[in-house]
Amino acid sequence: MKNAAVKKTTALRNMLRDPGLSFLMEAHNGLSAKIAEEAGFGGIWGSGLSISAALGVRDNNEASWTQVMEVVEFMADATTVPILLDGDTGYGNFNSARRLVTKLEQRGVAGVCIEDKLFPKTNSFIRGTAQPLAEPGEFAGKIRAMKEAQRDPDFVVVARVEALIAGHGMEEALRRGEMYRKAGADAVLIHSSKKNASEILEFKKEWGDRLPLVIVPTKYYTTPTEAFREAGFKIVIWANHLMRSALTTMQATAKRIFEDQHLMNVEEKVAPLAEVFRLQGESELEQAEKAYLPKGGPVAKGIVLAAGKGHAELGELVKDKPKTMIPVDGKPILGHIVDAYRASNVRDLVVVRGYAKDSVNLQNVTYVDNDAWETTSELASLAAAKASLEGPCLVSYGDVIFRKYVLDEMLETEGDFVVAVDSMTPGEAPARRADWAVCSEPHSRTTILREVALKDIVNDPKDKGITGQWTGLLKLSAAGSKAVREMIDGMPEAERNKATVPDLLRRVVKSGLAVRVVYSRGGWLDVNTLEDLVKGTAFR
Ligand code: SPV
Ligand code: MG
Repeated sequence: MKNAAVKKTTALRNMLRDPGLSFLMEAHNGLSAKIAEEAGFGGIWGSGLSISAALGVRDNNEASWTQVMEVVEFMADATTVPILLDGDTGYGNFNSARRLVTKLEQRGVAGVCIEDKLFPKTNSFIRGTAQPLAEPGEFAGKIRAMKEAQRDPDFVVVARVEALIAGHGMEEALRRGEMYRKAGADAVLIHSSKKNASEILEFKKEWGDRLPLVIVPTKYYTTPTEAFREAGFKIVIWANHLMRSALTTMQATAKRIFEDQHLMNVEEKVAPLAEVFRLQGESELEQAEKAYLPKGGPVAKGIVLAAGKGHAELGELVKDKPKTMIPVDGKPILGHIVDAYRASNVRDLVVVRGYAKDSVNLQNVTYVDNDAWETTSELASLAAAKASLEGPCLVSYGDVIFRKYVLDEMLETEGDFVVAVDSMTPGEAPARRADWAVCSEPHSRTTILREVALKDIVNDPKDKGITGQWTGLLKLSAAGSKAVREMIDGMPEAERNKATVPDLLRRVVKSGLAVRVVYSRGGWLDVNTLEDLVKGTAFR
């Protein structure tokens, strides 16, 4: 039955065709359907009672048919075995019922059972004898319309006879069953609310083998299943027992936790989370992620050096907060930096604070402090974040805003040390202090084809060989991070306290390690002056 090559409709039809007795287990959502299948059931009963109860409404068509459809679609998606939906009365006349068939076929439901009562129906076990039945001719027309609407010849329509429930007697039950058979039903569900199986056994005897018979022994549960098998019934439906067992357990658990105000008495009685994840198919997603997500190494961390106060020119703006917290366009500079990193999927962010550190308070970043910010420099701040200098890292300053594409390009470039260099040279740039980069070749249309190396970082714009300006962005591979950690550790403290990141880069170059250059033109802003702040607004 579980053979994936067999269509669900065919699997359900096989239950009606095959010799012997088959079983359908009730389910009312994706999880319970999966549990029923895992237990071994070859098919599922989409119970109207259980689905409505799980939705917190009565079994009186209070849930609309499209709401039921949504539930049954989750059930069908979660399972490989066929589902026979309890379609109540078909939710209206023949027209509603045939549309129901079409929609169920589209959603992978293998069959539907409709009962000969009136819309809106009531559960058969609530005032059963008081319930009006459908006029059997009208109901037979409904069955015919449903059979003619189905596209898949194996889709199953079960006609449910309620005459015994409603107290109309055996003869009427048999008459109705025969009319529905003639209308094209694939099986008859003969329902009974008696505490013993006498009614359904008598019906079977009179009925013979005209059509397969389906029964629901909710009330006559003490009858041995062997008796149903011997009598020649085709399908037994265990109609509501997963919903009822869940209900009992949920009531007990809720009561326990409410009274205890802790979880210790229930933890071992409830399913472990691992079981929940297993049923949800978590491991398949893990495999799929391996198969479909881009490979590549681990995403880099971002380390933002933001301990300094900022230039004197900023005056009042940095009276009680560092430059990194000055708003540009209504958001602190650091906020723009964090957003740019996150946009490039760099989510693990470490910010080194110093001056007015309590004012540096953005959420969801890790803070480390360089409390000696006044007497130390950049490398001391980087040393404060040493524990995070592991694996691939991006290092930048708390006053430099980047566009996402600059970060993305850095992340895509391989190398133990990679720096972002703006190709603007001193001749083109307004006079200002900058970290001028001397690279192995200037930026051109073809540099992208070659690996350009950093040779030096200088501060005198008149120095020879300047090909651009270091933007303040450095990427380290895992090996690069390790080398930087070792350099920090190996430096005499006095030297480390004075050193800047350019000092570190010069040291790296001198030691013969390659520092790779990624050229850009714009796409970043170093906020040093009030004028830069105004530009920052434009930059956004
Ligand atoms: C259901 O499970 O919703 C049924 C069976 O229709 S019964 O509750 O026995 O009527
Ligand atoms: Mg029902």
